[in-house]
Amino acid sequence: MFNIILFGPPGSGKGTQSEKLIATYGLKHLSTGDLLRSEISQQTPLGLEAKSIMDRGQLVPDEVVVGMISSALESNPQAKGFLFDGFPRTVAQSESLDKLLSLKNTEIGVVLALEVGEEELVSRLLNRGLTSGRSDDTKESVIRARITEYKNKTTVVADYYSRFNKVVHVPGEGTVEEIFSGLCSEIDKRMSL
Ligand code: B4P
Repeated sequence: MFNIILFGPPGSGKGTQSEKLIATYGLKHLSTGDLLRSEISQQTPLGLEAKSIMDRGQLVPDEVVVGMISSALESNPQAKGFLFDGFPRTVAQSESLDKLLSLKNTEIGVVLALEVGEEELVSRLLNRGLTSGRSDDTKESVIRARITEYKNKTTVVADYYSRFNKVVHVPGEGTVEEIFSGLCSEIDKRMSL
């Protein structure tokens, strides 16, 4: 089993690149953003609580997202590996993920960190907001709040995995294909070990 974390700030291309990576490597895609948006569209109690937090650009509580990931891991016993997209976003989530994976006798193979400048992030997300219907993409103040949450709570996740030599930084600006090729070359080096 080979498990990947696709890491980066909001708008760095995690969702975009994940779709291409799962098609190439046959991994099971687990996006906490998608799981939360599915709860919102079904208007579950969890979704209603999450929506107001996401609309402020803040992170949903750790126990909520860890619970979702734990059930998703349990529901996919046959997966040949997982691609985590937008998770973990705090050190507590990273520690929980490591424990969940060790119960399955597996671990994170690599953390691929997409590097994109702040103004490019804001412009991509405002652009997506024109068509996505995502309420967290329409206001610049909310987008900037998400980037601040990322700096305050999520960048430390890369430090956490750096201690285990698992982080690789990949340029996240350029065409989607150029970035994808950079990600694939890092995965191929490690998958063949
Ligand atoms: P997510 O759904 O994870 O969304 P995101 O980080 O904002 O976007 P992503 O990075 O996937 O977007 P992409 O670059 O693909 O999170 C949303 C919210 O959910 C969070 O703010 C938080 O509240 C909550 N949440 C989720 N997970 C959580 C967790 N673990 N803990 C707590 N809370 C959690 O796309 C951006 C745009 O860029 C697209 O329009 C795309 O077309 C464009 N783009 C992509 N690549 C490009 C390129 N190379 N050039 C130009 N444009 C590009």
